[in-house]
Amino acid sequence: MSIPYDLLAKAANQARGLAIDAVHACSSGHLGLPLGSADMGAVLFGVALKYQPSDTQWLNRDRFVLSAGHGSMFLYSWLHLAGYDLPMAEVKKFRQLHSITPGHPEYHETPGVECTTGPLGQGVGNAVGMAVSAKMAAARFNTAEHTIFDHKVVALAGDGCLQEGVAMEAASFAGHYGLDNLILIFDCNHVTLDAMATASQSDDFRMRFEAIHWDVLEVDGHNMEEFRAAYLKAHAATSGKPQLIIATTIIAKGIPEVAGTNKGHGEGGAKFSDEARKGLGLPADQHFYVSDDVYGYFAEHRKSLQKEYDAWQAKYAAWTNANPELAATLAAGVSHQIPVDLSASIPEFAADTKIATRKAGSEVLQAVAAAVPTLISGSADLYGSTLNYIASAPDFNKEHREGRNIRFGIREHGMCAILNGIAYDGIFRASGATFLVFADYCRPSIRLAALAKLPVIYIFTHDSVGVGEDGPTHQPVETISGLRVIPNLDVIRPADPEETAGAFIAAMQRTDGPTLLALSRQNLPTLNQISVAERREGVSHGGYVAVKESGDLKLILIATGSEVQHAVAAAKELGDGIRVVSMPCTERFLRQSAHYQENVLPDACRKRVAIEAGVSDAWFRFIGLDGRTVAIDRFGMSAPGDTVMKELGITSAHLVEVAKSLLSE
Ligand SMILES: Cc1ncc(C[n+]2csc(CCOP(=O)(O)OP(=O)(O)O)c2C)c(N)n1
Repeated sequence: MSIPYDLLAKAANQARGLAIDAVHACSSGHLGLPLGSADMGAVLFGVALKYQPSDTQWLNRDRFVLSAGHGSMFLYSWLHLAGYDLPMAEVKKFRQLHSITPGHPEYHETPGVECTTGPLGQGVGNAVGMAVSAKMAAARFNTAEHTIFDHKVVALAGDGCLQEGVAMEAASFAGHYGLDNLILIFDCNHVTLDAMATASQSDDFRMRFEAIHWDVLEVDGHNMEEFRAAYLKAHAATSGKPQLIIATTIIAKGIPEVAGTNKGHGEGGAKFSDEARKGLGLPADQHFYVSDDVYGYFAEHRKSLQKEYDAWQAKYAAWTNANPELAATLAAGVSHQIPVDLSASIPEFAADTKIATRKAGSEVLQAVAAAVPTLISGSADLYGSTLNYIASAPDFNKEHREGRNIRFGIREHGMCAILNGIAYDGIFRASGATFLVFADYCRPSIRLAALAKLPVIYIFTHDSVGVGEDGPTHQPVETISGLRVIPNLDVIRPADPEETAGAFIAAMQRTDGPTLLALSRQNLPTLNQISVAERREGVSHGGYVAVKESGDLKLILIATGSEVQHAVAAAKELGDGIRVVSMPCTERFLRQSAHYQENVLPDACRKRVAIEAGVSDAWFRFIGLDGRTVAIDRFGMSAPGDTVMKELGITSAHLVEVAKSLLSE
């Protein structure tokens, strides 16, 4: 195939022009990458990538991830030229209110944007997750007759992404697991933001990546033929390794005043826009300019992409006919469909069960995994403690791409960025585990899952000072409340095995955001005085009346997780008029109708005590100015869990004392 490189070079300069005009118009944004990587953009979107603008969710499209999300105008320019539903009017509204061209790429906002990026390094993790998902999908759904999954995941990252630990965790994971469907392009322009990259790094990137089992290619990122040749080589590689293309580029190429320096990174170069546009061969009187021949080229290119797409559709139809069960599983995965009555597939726990909620979670997970074959469950080297191994399936590894258990190693941040990538890919239901206290190592990726509305499930165990002997380093106190403040994240802390079942069901039913399950290390009693249905259903409402008062309501005890037992015991001791509310998930409770909330927490009852083995902050919203908390506003201590709980006042006796004093006021 002969490639019209002259025309692609023209397209690259016009893409540079769009970035200059957009950044100039809003006086903000980042010019360096869109200009420096424009020639690679022309090859990627003009020749190399397999995509379909009219079906942005095409299962076998190549995924393109702009990990260096600050260079968002790179993506918007090329998506526009490629024919996505991203009209020039939106390019002109770059970074403006309600435009589909936000400052950094946002999933759901812009057709063709595969994931939300901007926090550096995350996109590399997401790309690795997409590559995992693609491997799993190929193993689970391709047949000897039909290959329906053979796409690549292509990511573009700069020095900033590769300096971040999360990218390195994910890259090391990709090398170990031989994700040869991943091509990472390193825009090596020797510049970061503040300074030349040499001010803060002296890595040998070839050695660094070869050491973690990647193939490494080096090219001039402005030489389209050279770049394309490297891309083809990476695409066809048979080494079984992920591919890194180190592409040397000049940042802000096209604005001579700032090109090649850190002044070229941001919007600074925009003030030279007139001269720059002239140098790029763009008409002085026409901003946001794209020539007819460039539009024409992409229109023609779409026709060949369409042929490829149509051929795949025919293959997919034949595969569907030949494999109705597989097709149904795939369709259910893509639409996040789960059995309507998932609860019925989860056996009830015996009334005398006394197990930790992590152990209950393990049992529930087996039932859920049997009912939802696309559910996968990973752990950051803690399966032995988090107990979330799917027993009926093997590990995911080079030999078993169909495996449903992913050993992430001690890479919590990488794990969560990879889980996001699996979720973006949209076929598999991603869950992952570690100790709750290490949620801090995961937080940037959890935040992005919440922002991007990804239904990731975190199975985080060892949820309180009840951890015991490991001491304060391992005892979360501020962690749960710290997570509760992340918008769109559901945090569920179940009180017993049946609430745990309810928590898994709620997490599985959620399709528009992540759910974190905070499970106990220590055994907890089963709350048999409440029916199984009430406990499971109660979790879906976030909070419910666990013990109804006898006589007139005098005081409400609100508790979560391991403290619900203390509230139930305290209510018994306190006598008439005491209600216990189990509140495993404040976010879910706050989404209930005002009527439901009033039924559980009547406004008229101002005497309320909240008990939780963690900081008190989250509870004032529910107890008001007149209420009290029994909480832990300090770090824990190293001793047996029961002892620590007692020492820090998390007991029914202390709760009774506080409630009595409030009743006497
Ligand atoms: C986690 C994180 N830290 C800091 C930033 C702010 N930031 C945006 S771009 C950038 C420099 C990135 O350098 P590089 O990847 O080389 O990009 P280039 O200069 O080539 O555009 C920084 C520090 C960010 N977006 N994310």
